[in-house]
Amino acid sequence: MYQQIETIVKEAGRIILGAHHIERSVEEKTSACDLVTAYDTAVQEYLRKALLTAYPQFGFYGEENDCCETEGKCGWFIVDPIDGTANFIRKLHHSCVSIGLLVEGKMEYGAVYNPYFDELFTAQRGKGAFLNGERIHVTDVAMNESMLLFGSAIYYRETIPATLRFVEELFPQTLDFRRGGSAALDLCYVAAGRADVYFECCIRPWDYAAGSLIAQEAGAIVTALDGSPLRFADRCSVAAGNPKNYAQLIELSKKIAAEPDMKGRIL
Ligand code: LIP
Repeated sequence: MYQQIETIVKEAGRIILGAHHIERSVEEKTSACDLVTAYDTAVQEYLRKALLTAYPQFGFYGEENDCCETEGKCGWFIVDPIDGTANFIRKLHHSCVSIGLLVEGKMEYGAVYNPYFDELFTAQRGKGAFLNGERIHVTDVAMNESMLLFGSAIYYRETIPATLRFVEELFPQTLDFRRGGSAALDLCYVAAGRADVYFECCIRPWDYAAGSLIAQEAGAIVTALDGSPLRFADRCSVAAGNPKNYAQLIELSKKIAAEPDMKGRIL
């Protein structure tokens, strides 16, 4: 039923690969570090038309231009046309197209496509996670053998002290850490065993909708940082780990959240 989404997401990837003079189309959204390009908008418009033509029973909720067409629908696509926009602008080649399908409040399908590496991560609820059609699974290493990924958004300045507390505590307890700039790819890398644990204190549904299902279907435990279920209607924190390291991440999160001046810094 979802094969058409794979075709659509790869076409979106081709738009990204064909981008040129990106720097000429950059605009500020909420601040100088919250950016959008003409390609974000063009990819989103392509995805909106293609997905709603192929699946008219669903709605659409996209990152750009407050695009929300969900009224009266039992399900909708939650879409980030280019996750890792800053990476895209700087030609870091670590960006992706993220399409999640939420049906009756549950993630049903996710597709994350990195066109630079031609890597398509997919998952359908209850049917496992795949990278280019090959099954993927999380690692089973403990926190002290884990590669940590995390995200942070400068435009959520209130989260910076909490993010730095997590890194201060986790860095000495793990093998090393990376800050990639795309939550969707971070979650897919945990799913594929390229890393082992991921957190972000405040992020938006389109960044994690698809990646959260792919990680869960690969064996990860994915929740908000307080251990509650992920929310898909508004911003949320994200914690993703394997069965060996997840509990330690949540325990640390509760410790940090209880510290003075941390109120409101972890969503
Ligand atoms: C990005 C997220 C990333 C976060 C960045 C940014 P965008 O999404 O995927 O995890 O740390 O600050 O928000 O804005 O590139 O679509």
